Amino acid sequence: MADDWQNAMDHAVALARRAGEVVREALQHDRKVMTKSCSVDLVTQTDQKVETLIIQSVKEKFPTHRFIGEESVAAGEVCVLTDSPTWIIDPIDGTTNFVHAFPFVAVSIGFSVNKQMQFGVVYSCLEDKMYTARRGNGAFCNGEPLQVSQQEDVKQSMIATEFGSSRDPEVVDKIFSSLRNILCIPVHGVRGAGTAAVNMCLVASGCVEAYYEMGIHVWDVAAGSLIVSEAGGVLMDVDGGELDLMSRRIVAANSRTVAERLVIEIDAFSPPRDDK
Ligand code: LIP
Repeated sequence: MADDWQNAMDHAVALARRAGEVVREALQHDRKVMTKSCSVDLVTQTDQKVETLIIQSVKEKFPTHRFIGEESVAAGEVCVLTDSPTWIIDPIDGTTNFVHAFPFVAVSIGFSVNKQMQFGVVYSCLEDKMYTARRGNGAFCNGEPLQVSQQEDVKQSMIATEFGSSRDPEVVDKIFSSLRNILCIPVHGVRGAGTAAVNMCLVASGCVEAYYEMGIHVWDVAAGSLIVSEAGGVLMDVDGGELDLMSRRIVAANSRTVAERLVIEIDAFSPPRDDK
């Protein structure tokens, strides 16, 4: 069975590269922007085209596998993670970046069996960085091994987060209160690439010590979660409990020390779950 997953991973890498070409080509043209849950939750024809390309190709090669895809769920497919081999796909993570040609846009493909991630592929397609991880085999960027930062003092740390796509004033207040608390620890700085997947790869690369966000979806973080843990990092919920990929909340850090220090400062809220 192990070889099957390696075949699937090789296919995911090839598909992510092909999807990246589609994204780069689309950036040369006008992008027709549509909205989903609210006026700042954006989608383009390229998101839909890339997701279709990936799902069709996987269906041909692995006809029994299941899918959770951002645009399929937006179109009404159920979002339930079962024990079956499941591809968890974000065709463009960083759609708002893509719309504005802000240069961090990723194709994210995670693969889970028995609700456990087996491999993760994040292709940051404008940087041409292919991040990969296979359970038990480490994490890599363009073939080079990744290792999280060894810095355990949060006051010497750089933290990544995002503002998300909710403009509900109560949610925005909690996002700002968390941000204020963390800035005032104080930390060296707070950054955000505009894509959860890339933020997680920055944790895995040691460029930031941690990333946290509330309001993300399973397809934003599935692949990145394995890349972080295979690079030596830790994952947890924003209340310090075990990570639940469907809960829409995450802390990904270089160490338990940094993660648990951030958890104290996060003003947590619970967005509606992905599987509800
Ligand atoms: C985005 C995430 C980002 C978050 C946005 C959005 P999309 O994913 O990667 O971290 O802040 O609200 O969910 O929609 O570009 O795939």
